[in-house]
Amino acid sequence: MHGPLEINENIFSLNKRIAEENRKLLTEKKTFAVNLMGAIGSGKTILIEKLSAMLPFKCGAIAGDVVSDLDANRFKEKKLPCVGINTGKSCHLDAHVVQHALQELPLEKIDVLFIENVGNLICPADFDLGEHLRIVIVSVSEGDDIIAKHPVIFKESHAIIINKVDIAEAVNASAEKMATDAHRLNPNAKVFITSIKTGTGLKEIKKWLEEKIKSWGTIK
Ligand SMILES: Nc1nc2c(ncn2[C@@H]2O[C@H](COP(=O)(O)OP(=O)(O)OP(=O)(O)O)[C@@H](O)[C@H]2O)c(=O)[nH]1
Ligand SMILES: [Mg+2]
Repeated sequence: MHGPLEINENIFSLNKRIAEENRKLLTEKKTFAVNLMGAIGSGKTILIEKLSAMLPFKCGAIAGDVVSDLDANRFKEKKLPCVGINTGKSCHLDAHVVQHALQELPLEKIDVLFIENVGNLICPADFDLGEHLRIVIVSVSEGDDIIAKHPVIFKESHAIIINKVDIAEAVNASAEKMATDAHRLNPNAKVFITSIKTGTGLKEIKKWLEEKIKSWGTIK
């Protein structure tokens, strides 16, 4: 008989093993992978659409969604090589489903692979997918205490994006308070305040990401 703690332990260690296989494959193919996590509706898809048009690299995407193929179709409309993953009732992607998606993608033609995780600020943090970089995005409309309420995911990301600053006043939220929470939780993360829709802060994200990809040193 296995107790619940032991089963959890097995799930995480199996996930870690497959994540390492994914990272090895991605590195062999010289494809830099970004795990984009964040709240529902915070701007994950629009960020990938805009960055992939700005970056001087060939981009591709994995669109993680509970049931629909709407985001996958948005990426395909932008001519990005893309695979959609439906997780059903699961609130996060894991390394195993990503491993299957990687088999379907033309990795030799993709320099940068964006993996849009399922909209959720809790479960995705526990599942390494084999990425090289983690970004988390929230928007002011989730309330300006959203970062303080979900510390783990922010502690484990390389960049924290606070989006929809254009409507901060209308929703009575302080993007600066959110940035202070982000810096406090993770002093090593780069923090951006953005309005991806209008373009505020996008160039800064693009510059930071481009530097990260170049300093990886393995790009095609
Ligand atoms: N006002 C405003 N709206 C934005 C901004 N960024 C995104 N949106 C809007 O927010 C909505 C959700 O954007 P998406 O990019 O689909 O968000 P998402 O995180 O991919 O959403 P899910 O995949 O459903 O979790 C869309 O209607 C966007 O136009 C922004 O900076 N300001
Ligand atoms: Mg989306």
